[in-house]
Amino acid sequence: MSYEGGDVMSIEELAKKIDFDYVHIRYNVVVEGPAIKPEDDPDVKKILPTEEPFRSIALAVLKADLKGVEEKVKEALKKIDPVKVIENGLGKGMDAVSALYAKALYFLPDVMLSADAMMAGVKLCEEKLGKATKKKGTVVSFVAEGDPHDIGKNLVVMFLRANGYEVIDLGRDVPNKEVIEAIKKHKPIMVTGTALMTTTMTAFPAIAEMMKKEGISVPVFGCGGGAVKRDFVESYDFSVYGVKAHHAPKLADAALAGKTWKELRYEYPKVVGEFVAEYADRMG
Ligand code: B12
Repeated sequence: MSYEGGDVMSIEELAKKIDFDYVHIRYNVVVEGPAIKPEDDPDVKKILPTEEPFRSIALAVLKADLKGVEEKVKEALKKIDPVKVIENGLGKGMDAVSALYAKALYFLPDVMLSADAMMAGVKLCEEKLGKATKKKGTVVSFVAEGDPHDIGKNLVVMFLRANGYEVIDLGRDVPNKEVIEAIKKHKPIMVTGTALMTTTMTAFPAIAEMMKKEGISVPVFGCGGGAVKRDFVESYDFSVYGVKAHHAPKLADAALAGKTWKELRYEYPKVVGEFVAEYADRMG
């Protein structure tokens, strides 16, 4: 549509010239036509659970409805295991947020609000899980240098603490040197690292190299986070690819029982006690 400078066009004239097939519709701004609800997006539809109360919980995360998340999670926890509430409800909501963010239909503020809503639900699950009093051993957890994404790491820490581990939580964007210092100081049974960005995941092999140079080691260096895949994690020493946060205490238990990182790479599904698609070739 061209507009010649100086001409003033009436709304009616303008409307006649608009090709409605090319008018963009965003979720939060209806330019023309009806707004599409986030839950009606085809990718989101594939992710959202159909079963209640998981669906309502996931929807509340998707819509960043913090109060709604709290109410629904409180209700769900009366009869459902907190791990299931996180994995099948809160986690799915965040997966749906990720899908819309990847398509540039959600923006950083949307993601941050949904992340806060999810963490409010996780906090309630954490209270329900309780914290075991007797400590089984020490684990050091961190998010890779330069990486601000700490939701997955927080879940890992929560599950480890609930299962009786003392966790030294180094936080996010942790310099590699700090991880090495913490290993020397606390002599953990396991270290967990999380990386969500391709630019930050290289911290893991760098840390493994630093350990070798310093002549130190850890029984298991569990590495996870959206950026990494099994192949990458298995390209350096001490490491085991961690798929789900609730697998972390199972890996730590196995390390306490004397399993090595080399054994854990091949026994992962057996150790965590469930089907893990990422290890489908090592199920037997
Ligand atoms: C939430 C989010 C944010 C939030 C983070 C809030 C927070 N406190 O974490 C905010 C809004 C701050 C953010 C910011 C940015 N983000 Co962001 N973000 C996301 C998003 C949508 C979801 C990530 C998430 O939390 N997932 C859920 C958690 C639970 O998953 P997880 O950490 O992987 O953990 C699971 C497993 O991996 C496992 N796990 C993890 N660690 C371990 C360890 C062990 C031992 C085990 C067993 C298991 C395990 O447990 C969990 C499941 O149970 C992703 C999109 C996506 N598809 O992932 C983008 C994404 C990660 N972000 C991205 C980017 C680029 C950014 C920004 C740089 C954007 C920008 N241009 O400014 C900024 C960072 C700015 C900075 N300071 O550097 C990119 C990274 C691209 C890449 N491959 O490098 C992604 C992939 C989006 C995209 N498709 O482009 N982001």
